[in-house]
Amino acid sequence: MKTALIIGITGQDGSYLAELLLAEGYRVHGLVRRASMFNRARIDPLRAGAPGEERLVLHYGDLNDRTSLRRMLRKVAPDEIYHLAGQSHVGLSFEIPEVTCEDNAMATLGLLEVVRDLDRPVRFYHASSSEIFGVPKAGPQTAATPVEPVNPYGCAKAFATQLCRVYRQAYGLFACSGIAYNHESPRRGENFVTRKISLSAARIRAGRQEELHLGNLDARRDWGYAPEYVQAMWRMLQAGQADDFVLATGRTCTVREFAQAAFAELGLELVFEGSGVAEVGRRTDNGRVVLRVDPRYFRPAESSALVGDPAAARERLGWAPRTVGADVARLMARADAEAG
Ligand code: NAP
Ligand code: F7E
Repeated sequence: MKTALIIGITGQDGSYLAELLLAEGYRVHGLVRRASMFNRARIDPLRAGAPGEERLVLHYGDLNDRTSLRRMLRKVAPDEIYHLAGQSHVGLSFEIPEVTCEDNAMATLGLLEVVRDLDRPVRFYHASSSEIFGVPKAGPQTAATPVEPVNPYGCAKAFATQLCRVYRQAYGLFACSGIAYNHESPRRGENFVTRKISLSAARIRAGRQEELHLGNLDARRDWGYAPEYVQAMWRMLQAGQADDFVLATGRTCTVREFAQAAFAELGLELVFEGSGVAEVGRRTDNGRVVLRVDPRYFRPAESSALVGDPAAARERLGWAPRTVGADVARLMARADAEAG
């Protein structure tokens, strides 16, 4: 039985990856942070098993507590490490740039150092991001596209991605970065635009919310479905050779189109007034919902033209995303409506 350690197991991707690895017969260990309230809702259903016989074991720790990380790695002796943890909100990285860089850049370096010192070979996955490309001059992007981030989050991910390459080349570590484009699901955090939209659609339909405030409606993203992306992460660590891969659908839609698809799925028509700035943002009597643009959600700099080329992942990992853009919007809206 193989052993995997997931750092970031309580997050969206960590929870789907834990499910996948358990289904593949792994023993799974996960690092969890101390919080003032339990925040393990995404993995609670996986924690069955008699004491001592669980296949999912949790350990307290933190990315920034290197001593406990080192101790845990020695104790767990994983075959594979999936490093998915960090400050994952791009907009907030402008508000908390130092924490973002500590968690996403320096802590990844610390982990690579701990892994380098282990006395047995370990395969290491790093969750990189399309945000390393910023506003690329050409598309679709590949792992060879020049790195030019436009926000603190992208800078931190670029640093960590390059370090994984260095540790692969210099020390022969089996270290891979998945350069993932946006991937969403009903488990997505509520302050990402897709989940904000799907939750709002469900609540507005149920009469529990009146207004929907969004920022840049013209922002375009390459949106896929998270359970499919964790498949690619796992395949990267089963490959014959370590490498970086773009994980993307190759197609984009705007925030406006994503929102229209989600609302339409629940029988609501989303109306944009004038230049996109609505006077009112509430459900009207005839079932139409007017959307209000709120400058508070604009970012000091916006990445754009991000569309990934999944060809290398298809050819070398046999991975192809199936659920794209508006499909994801419809699936998320339905899930939030059903959850009530
Ligand atoms: P997420 O839902 O925000 O999950 C982040 C995870 O990291 C959570 O388990 C969180 O723990 C943990 N974490 C944060 N800071 C930590 C620290 N200091 N010590 C230990 N754990 C810490 O993110 P996600 O969507 O699953 O994404 C997973 C990774 O992929 C992230 O690194 C993200 O930046 C990257 N990524 C995501 C996407 C995407 O579209 N989803 C695209 C590209 C890259 P708590 O639950 O305790 O907060
Ligand atoms: O924004 C616009 C916003 O915060 C998407 C993370 O997983 O993917 C994610 O980062 C777009 C942006 O995701 C609102 O300006 C409009 O253009 O959902 P988001 P993100 O910034 O693309 C990358 C690949 C990652 O690596 C990250 O970890 O939507 N937008 N109105 C809004 N965004 C938010 N959050 N809220 C709004 O109201």
